[in-house]
Amino acid sequence: MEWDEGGIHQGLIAKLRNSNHITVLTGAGISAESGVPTFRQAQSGLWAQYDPQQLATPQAFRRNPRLVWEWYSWRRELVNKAKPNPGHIALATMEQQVSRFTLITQNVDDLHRRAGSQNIIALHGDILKTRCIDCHTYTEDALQNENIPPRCFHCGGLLRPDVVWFGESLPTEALEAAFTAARECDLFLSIGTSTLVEPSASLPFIALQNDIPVVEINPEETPLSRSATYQLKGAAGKVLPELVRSVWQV
Ligand code: BJW
Ligand code: ZN
Repeated sequence: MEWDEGGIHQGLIAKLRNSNHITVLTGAGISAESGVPTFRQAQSGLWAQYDPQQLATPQAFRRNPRLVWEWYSWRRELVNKAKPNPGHIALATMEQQVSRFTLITQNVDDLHRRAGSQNIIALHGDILKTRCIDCHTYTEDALQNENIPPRCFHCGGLLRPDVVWFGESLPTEALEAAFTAARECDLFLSIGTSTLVEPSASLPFIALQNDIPVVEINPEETPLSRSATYQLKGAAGKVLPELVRSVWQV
């Protein structure tokens, strides 16, 4: 089912209105309109020559901790400057309209929380937090440290961003809660994600296997598009506010 300019499919509007539990999965696409580059889009300026998939790994950090740290410093600055966009805000509004709402995000930018969303499962960590690779202590003032990367005040170990890199495990409890929310909802929305990175990419398929309708919001095709019950082909910052307005008149 395609998104057409004439508006949103009546069946989808009814489904949203009658859902007691909505589960949403978001990816980098929802923050694109806040000026945070997506993972698979070309990086700008100095970082254009690097492939994010080669930098977001424990191997890259071991090989060149300074390079990886500086990439995260650049991205942290973008995130600090960014503001939630109408897509983030529409999801926070949606949460207030339904009795149960679970927002699973792969994003590390904290923009959902800043938009007012409450029940958030962050699968890939938080770019604004820093922890020691040796003693695992979280450090607040890492950014004032003169070394690059800064070192842990307790044990002198290297500090790293508190995110999940390729080859690392996702936080167990969060992942279990995400799979449960995908299995137990009435409607699943997959928004702004390329549906390539596992295990998150399995979540909409788990919903489908449980006969739960899945809505995809993305301007591009993904491996989910053909299977999605409804495909709303557009930018999250445009589609989501319109969806929320059509369903709940807010
Ligand atoms: C818009 C838009 C607008 C644009 N509106 N939309 C099974 C099979 C094969 C491989 C594996 C497997 N299980 C595990 C793996 C290995 C690996 C993996 O999945 N690799 C794939 C690439 C094949 N997974 C892992 O390593 C995971 N760990 C794990 O599973 O542990 C156990 C294990 C390990 C090893 C082997 C087997 C088991 C960990 C994954 C961690 C991912 N971490 C990152 C970095 C986080 C920190 C950071 O930010 O630096 O997370 S990678 C990166 O990808 C980031 C993202 O959260 C994640 C997903 O990307 P996302 O959000 O989908 O962004 P994009 O850029 O890909 O897409 C943006 C989309 O938005 C596009 O579709 C646009 O069209 C769209 N868009 N504008 C709406 N305005
Ligand atoms: Zn330490």
